[in-house]
This record gives sequence, structure tokens and C-alpha cells, in this order.
Amino acid sequence: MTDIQAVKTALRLQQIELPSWAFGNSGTRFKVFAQQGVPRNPYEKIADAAQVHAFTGVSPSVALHIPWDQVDDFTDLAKHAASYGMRLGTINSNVFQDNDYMLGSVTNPDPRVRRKATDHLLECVDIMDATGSRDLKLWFSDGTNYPGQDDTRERQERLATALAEVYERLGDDQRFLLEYKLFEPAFYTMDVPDWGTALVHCLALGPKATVVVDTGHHAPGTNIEFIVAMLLRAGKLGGFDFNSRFYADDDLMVGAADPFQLFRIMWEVRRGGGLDPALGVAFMLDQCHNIEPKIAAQIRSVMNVQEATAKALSVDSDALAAAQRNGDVLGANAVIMDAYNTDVRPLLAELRAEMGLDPDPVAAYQRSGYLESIVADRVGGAPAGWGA
Ligand code: LRH
Ligand code: MN
Repeated sequence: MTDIQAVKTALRLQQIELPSWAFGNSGTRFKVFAQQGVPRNPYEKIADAAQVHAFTGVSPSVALHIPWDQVDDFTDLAKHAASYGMRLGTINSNVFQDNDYMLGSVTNPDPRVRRKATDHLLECVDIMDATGSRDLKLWFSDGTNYPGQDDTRERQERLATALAEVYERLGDDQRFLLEYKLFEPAFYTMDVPDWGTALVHCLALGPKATVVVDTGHHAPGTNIEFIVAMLLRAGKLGGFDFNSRFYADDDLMVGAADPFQLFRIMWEVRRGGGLDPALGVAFMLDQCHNIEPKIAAQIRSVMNVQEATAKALSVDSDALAAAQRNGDVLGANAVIMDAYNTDVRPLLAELRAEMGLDPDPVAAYQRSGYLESIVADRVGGAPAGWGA
């Protein structure tokens, strides 16, 4: 029998970090549809993120993206966040939007451009010192579009050189999360295309170098939970950029496109000890709400992660282990499917009530009138976006 109290305790401990950029306008190359009430600066983004935490109780931190969230005083921004019961989380570097980076950032053939890109990464660590953030997330859009465009081996040497310099700069309680992505914006090679490449670079550096799994960054049909099991086994799973997709890097709400895959991932997280906060696995959302109301979508996304986690916690692991030991293929699969087919929504509603929250966070938020108030207040100024 599932120990309901243990499940509730684990769910209370789980924290899901929110991406500041999800509250701003976003879109595709075809169109960015502006929405009313969108924040105009990081202070307003944090106020919106605080709404998600107020109604879910499990998302007390906001990841920042530099320079999209550049401010004069990050210590003041941290105080602002604290005034909402929030803290500033992962610092995301951005070496993908400057003209100088057309042929790469830290892998660019031009040493002047490599220096510029590496200096940005080091500046992000300075910001971490001011915000008290533990994690620096490194995603490189670096790659090539045509065979022969550049020397693949040489680009890896350039990448390793930059990563080593950043690694040296990290404080004792800081680490970086290296993010891989199969393609886009480059379409022949990406310099960090897969978990193997990211892991090789991290193993070459040391314990402060970890890998982040963005669930939208794999080839269709990739068994992501296998990658999660392997990274946990290697002690190199730094965290997740959660979202979902039907085709490519769609950045849709996590669990919306493939809730069964999210469950399988959370089962491997549980199986590998990744739900223990001491292991330091960061659960982050990395999404774009191009057409849907952004704050409500973030609340729904947090709930989707909670539901997948609660189902994973409902797996009768002893029965599963016994069936696996006995080669009982159907029996073992049935244990997993029973957990997946368990309706955990009543348990989560009960838990929210015990946490003093409304059992239905989205409905409670929509009743709060917050959206109407920001639409009325946020008149004028430039709505936040990707600045692309
Ligand atoms: C790249 C990525 C990366 C972020 C960006 C917002 O596709 O997943 O994590 O910097 O999205
Ligand atoms: Mn990502």
C-alpha cells in the first residue's frame, strides 16, 4: 500500500522554479502575439511569479535570464523578491542574441568573440554572487549549418577552454548546468547536441559541472527517462528545463503533450533518489505561453509536474522489484501502469487544503482578479519579451 503521508511529505518538499521569461511576450518567427498586462521589467515578472507560488505553494524561486532581466541593483531585486516570499534562482546566460555570435559564441573562430562570450558568462557568476543564486545555466546556440563550415574538433577545444574558465570562477556553493540541444538555431551541428557531449565536458571538469535535461531538446522518439537514469547514476543530473512538445522545441506546458513521458521521467527521478532535495536536482520550467494566459499556464504547469510526481510516488516499488526479479514482464509493467492510471488529483487537492491553499489553484487564481488588476495597471512602458 502506498504510504500517503510519505507521498505528501515528498510533494511538500518538491520545489518547481519558474522562468521569468514565461511571463513576458513570446512567440515564433512568424509572430509574437502581445498580451495585455504583461510585465515591463523584472520587478513585475517577480510579482507575477509570486502569484504562482501563492496558489501552488511549491514555486518559491524565479530563474532570471541575462540581459533580459538586467537591473542596476540585483541585491535590491533579491530584496524585492523576498518581499513577495520569493527568491532569485538560476541565472541563465545569453550568448545567442548578439550579431557577433553569428558563427558561434565561445566556439567562434574569432578569439575576440570567444573572449566577449566568456566574459558574459563570468559576469553571470558576478550576478549570482549578488542574488545568492547557486546555479548558472549554460545553453549555447553555437553550431554550424553546412558540412565543412568549421572544424568540429577545434570547436570542442574552444568550448572546453571557456567551460574550464567559468568552472574556475564558480564559488564553492555554486555550480553550472550545461544544457544540450539537438538542433536550432543551427541545423547541421550543435556544439552541445546531446547528453553525451554535455556529460563528457562535465566529467572533464569536476563536481560543480552538471547537465540539465530540457525535455524539448531531443530527437523525436528519444527515451528521455533513460538519459535521466544514466545522469543520476553518474551523479551528474543538475536539473530539468521542463516543457512539452509534439514536434520540436515547442516549449509547451510540461505534461501537456505527453503526460505519460513526464510520469516515466519522474519515476526514474524517484528511483534514482532525485526527489531528495539533498541531491540538488533543480526542477525548472522553461516554457513560452505564446497564446495562453501566462500566469494561469504556469500554475497549470506546476500542477502537471506535481501530478506526475505523485503518480511516480504511487509506484509500489517493492511489488515492481519483485516482478522484475521474477522476470514477470506483464506483472512489472502492470505495477507501473497502475501508478500512472492512479487519479492523484484528490490527494493533491487534500494536500493543498492541508497547506492552507485552495484545492483548485487555477480557479482560485482566476477568481482573485489579479489578471484584471495588472491589465488595468500596466499601461504604457514596453512589455517584456525576448528582445530578439
Ligand atoms: C534554449 C532554451 C534555453 C534558454 C532558452 C530560453 O532553447 O531552452 O534553456 O536559454 O530556451
Ligand atoms: Mn531550456
